[in-house]
Amino acid sequence: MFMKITFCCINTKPEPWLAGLRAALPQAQVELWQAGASPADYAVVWAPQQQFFDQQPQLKGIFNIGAGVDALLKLRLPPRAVVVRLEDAGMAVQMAEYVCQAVVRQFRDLETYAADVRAGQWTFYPPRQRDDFPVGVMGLGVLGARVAQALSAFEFPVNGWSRTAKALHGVRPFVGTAQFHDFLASSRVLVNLLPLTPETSNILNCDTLGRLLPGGYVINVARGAHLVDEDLLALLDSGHLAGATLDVFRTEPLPPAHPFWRHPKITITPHTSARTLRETSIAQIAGKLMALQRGESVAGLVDVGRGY
Ligand code: OXD
Repeated sequence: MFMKITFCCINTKPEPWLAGLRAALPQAQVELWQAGASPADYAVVWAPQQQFFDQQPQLKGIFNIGAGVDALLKLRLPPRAVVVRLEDAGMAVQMAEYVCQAVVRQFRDLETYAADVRAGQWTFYPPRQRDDFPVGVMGLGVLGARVAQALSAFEFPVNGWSRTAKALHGVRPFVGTAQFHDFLASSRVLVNLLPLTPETSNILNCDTLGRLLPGGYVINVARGAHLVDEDLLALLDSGHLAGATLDVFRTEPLPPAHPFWRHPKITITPHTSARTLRETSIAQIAGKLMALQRGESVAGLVDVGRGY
């Protein structure tokens, strides 16, 4: 059946995506969106403007080529369109690698050793106790569950906090607001993988981070707006927190004058913890799009009301 797909992804080189989508869906007409283009049936998007959706009222499906849909859901979307996000598509293992390296770097004092080596010093520090280094993972979706299990494979005690109960081998479950404070008080490292919604915005703040075990460490790989920047800085300066690894920021790129760039206890990376892998993503999008065309249900549908 003929169908038209429009591609509208900012900061993404379109040609390889267009070629890949055309090869995977030879029956479709796949075009790079331009203002005034004729209506399409499906859209592949990343951070489109409102104008795009205003001009594409007939869309049946919107494929977001990232894990988070918070920016998309701020827009007025075509009434009939379902929103589909990438599920794993090679991102879960990357996220697990990234978080495990950050946890292990802190646990094994690798930053301190690297600084000593740069200074020509051959020094030893007492090893930390693994039992004394519980890691709390907030958000146990596809990425969070993979991260929690990777940490558990390294034999860290792992706490998992989710809105609804999730049973994961090796992960101590904490559920909902009722168990949030217990979750924080039982964790020394906090890894944020929550979706950004009105309920989770600013969730990493003075009160919540202040409840972590002393010498706490924060890893934010979800969205910058989860974190109150000033509260993190205050808790680092007071010594309650030992450090942070941040991959996401309220404004990206991180403005040059932002204190996170130079803070000695903060490691930053430029939103690179889990990159979208083009071939895997195209295969996933093509499979789901064909299933939708056949009237079948697909996994990874976004609940627009819930926000993820
Ligand atoms: C995201 C992504 O949603 O990079 O942040 O996929």
